Amino acid sequence: MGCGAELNDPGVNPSILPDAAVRDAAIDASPPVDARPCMGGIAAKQEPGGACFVLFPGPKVRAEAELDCVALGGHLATVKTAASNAIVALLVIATPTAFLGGNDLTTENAFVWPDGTAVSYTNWRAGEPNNSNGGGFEEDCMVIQGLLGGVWDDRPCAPPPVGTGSYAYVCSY
Ligand SMILES: [Ca+2]
Ligand SMILES: [Ca+2]
Repeated sequence: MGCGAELNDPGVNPSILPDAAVRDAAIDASPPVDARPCMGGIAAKQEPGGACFVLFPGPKVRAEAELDCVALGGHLATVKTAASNAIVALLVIATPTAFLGGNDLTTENAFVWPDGTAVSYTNWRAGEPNNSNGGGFEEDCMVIQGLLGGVWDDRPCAPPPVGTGSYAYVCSY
């Protein structure tokens, strides 16, 4: 099977792929990582000289969202500075809740980014992270709340409870 046939596989979600012309150009040119334009999702923003942040509306559970980010060559978003968070906050300004990459799946209350580095800069909403505050379920995945100015909350990575754990998501690469 040729490359084109794979890209046209109906099993591939077209929403995570750039348009065909850009895709073909990218394959032909194989630009270095730093030269890639920000693309994908429904909106994207780039830090000056830095990472691309790409918003997908989902909603998807964390594990499936991460797969889409990996398909872009990245991960769920890493946000290590206030300047980066301000850019992501603008990206999600109309999105109530979107997954970032931070999580404490391995060790409760020890949040790490997808590359395993500890979360140092934080922008938690007051009282968060609370791991559901005794609600009988774990909250191990970081979200950013666009309608609240880009503060963070810890939420379930997937249901249950019903109605949680499936959100929009931001990738970075
Ligand atoms: Ca937790
Ligand atoms: Ca929480």
